[in-house]
Amino acid sequence: MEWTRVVVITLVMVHVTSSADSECFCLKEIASNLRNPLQMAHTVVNQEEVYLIAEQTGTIKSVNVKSSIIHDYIDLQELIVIENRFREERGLLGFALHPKFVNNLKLYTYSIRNFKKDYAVISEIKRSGTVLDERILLAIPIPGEQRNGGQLLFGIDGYLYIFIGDGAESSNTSRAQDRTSLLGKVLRLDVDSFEIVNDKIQYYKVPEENPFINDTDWRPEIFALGTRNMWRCSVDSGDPSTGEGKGTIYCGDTGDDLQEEVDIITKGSNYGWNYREGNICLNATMCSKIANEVHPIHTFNHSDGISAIVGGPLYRGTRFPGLAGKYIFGDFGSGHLYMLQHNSSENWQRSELNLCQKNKCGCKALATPRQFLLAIGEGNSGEMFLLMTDNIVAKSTTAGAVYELVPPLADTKPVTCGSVSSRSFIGLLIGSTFLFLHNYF
Ligand SMILES: [Ca+2]
Repeated sequence: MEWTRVVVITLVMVHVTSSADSECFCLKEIASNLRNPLQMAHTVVNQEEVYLIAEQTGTIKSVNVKSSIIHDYIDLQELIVIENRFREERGLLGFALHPKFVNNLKLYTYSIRNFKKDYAVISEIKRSGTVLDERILLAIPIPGEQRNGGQLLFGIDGYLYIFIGDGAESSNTSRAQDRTSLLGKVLRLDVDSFEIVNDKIQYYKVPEENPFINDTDWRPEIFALGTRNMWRCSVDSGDPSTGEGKGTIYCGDTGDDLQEEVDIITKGSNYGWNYREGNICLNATMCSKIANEVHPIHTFNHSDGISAIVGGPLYRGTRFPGLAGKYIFGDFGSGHLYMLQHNSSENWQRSELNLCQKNKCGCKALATPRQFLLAIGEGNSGEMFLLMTDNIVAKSTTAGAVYELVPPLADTKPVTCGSVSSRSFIGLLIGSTFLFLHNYF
């Protein structure tokens, strides 16, 4: 069973370029006492600028940006299924705001619920006062308890993209290649329309541009296939001056035993799983027969010391000029951050980002990160946040926190700040050996 596998890996030094050395970051804590924070959004609710932060246990918290006051905005705890145990991959797994959320307050959640058996449920939710109005768009039966996906996002085409895990307990099932199954797929829906299907209302419409809509062998919702368990995807907002890259969807797809990967998601593409893992063929008969196969832009081996990928944004903020246009991702087990630079030879070169030494950080940005990285958030202006926890058994603790990435001070003279935490940064334990769970997501 995959979830029982605990891997001991000796972390090895990965190649770090000089440009990354100069791009260290400091951390400002913006929320704590959270239960596995795993997705966030930066928006406006009732004229107040807020961060919305989803906890795996079923709550979407609202954090007022100015006052830091936190309250529950959406509470699905009574509806979802999650148990208090290690390796629990059910619960509330993600959300996305409607492109017109500020006006219509509609958001979309991805959660695991039990109706005699477990389903991945995609629903539209709107809060009116204390009342939640919910419409279920899709309920997809999941065969296992792991690899449940959980990413939702809106593309620049206005459609909702859903990233469904293959739901499998082992690598031996090929649901991701099954055109009649929604598991192991990227789906695309038009949630601003509805249609009647078999005399029942369906609260979405399949976009006419979906790649397989005219082929009755396929589920029409499928936009791309051959994905294992994409954990965190993002949409590039584009180069601020030229617009280059705008709309490109990047994902981290968690691997099995061998490789993690970063993919660019395009219409009708097949990302290979479970015939191929990263760039490694697992099925000699099938690898040469994968139609419309798209290979990862980057892979890394578990021997590099990375346990499970956490995809992040294509950085378009201004605080870290050296990261402009770079793809950012992280490692669940160690909390390390990396960037990929797209160079002229069409390769993406990886380098590591490091936490600054404390004397380079301002007094409000001296936070020490938690151990496990659950997600990388993105603010409205493209700046980044880390969603982390010290304990992944979400229901038993409130060990989660969210940090804003802040650049170092220009002047690195020692700063006197009064009492602050001095915990060491576990993410810098390069060269040491420690235990972590493989493939939590
Ligand atoms: Ca793949």
